[in-house]
Amino acid sequence: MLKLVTLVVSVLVLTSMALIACGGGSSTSTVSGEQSASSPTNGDQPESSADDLLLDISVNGEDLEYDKGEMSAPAGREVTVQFRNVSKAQPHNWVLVQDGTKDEVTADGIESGADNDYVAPGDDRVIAQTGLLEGKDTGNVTFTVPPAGIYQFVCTFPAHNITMFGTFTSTP
Ligand SMILES: [Cu+2]
Repeated sequence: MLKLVTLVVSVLVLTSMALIACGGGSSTSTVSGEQSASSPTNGDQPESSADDLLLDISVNGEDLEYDKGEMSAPAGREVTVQFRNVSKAQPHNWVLVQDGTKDEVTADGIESGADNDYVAPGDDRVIAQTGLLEGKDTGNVTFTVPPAGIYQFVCTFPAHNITMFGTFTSTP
């Protein structure tokens, strides 16, 4: 029994000696300071099955513009658009509309007011829309891509439609 204890002790001593030796020799530069916050996901990640097509879109900081001017997807395909409003304070939405109607849809949306997220209820020029997203919010909308052709997407928050829009192409 005593022998066993001695063995254990000597193993421990040897181990700590080895550790000390290691510690002294290697001067690993530990990055001090805060660890960059591992981006907390606000907003749900959409469930993506193999058939799902996920399109990402965001905004350019506090500028009133999307981070891309063009999007496309195959006609008839079910698609999820994930809109990340990464601005700090600007409310935005993403609304897919018939080509050439972004300004009229916005005008009618403004009349419908914030309660309707600046989209007139039942507007048949509107194909899909996220809700109005506050800064740092993410919204998803899943829809079937309309028949092949050109469409527009736009933010219908008052006055944003002037600079915040793009072309959505439905491919055959
Ligand atoms: Cu906007």
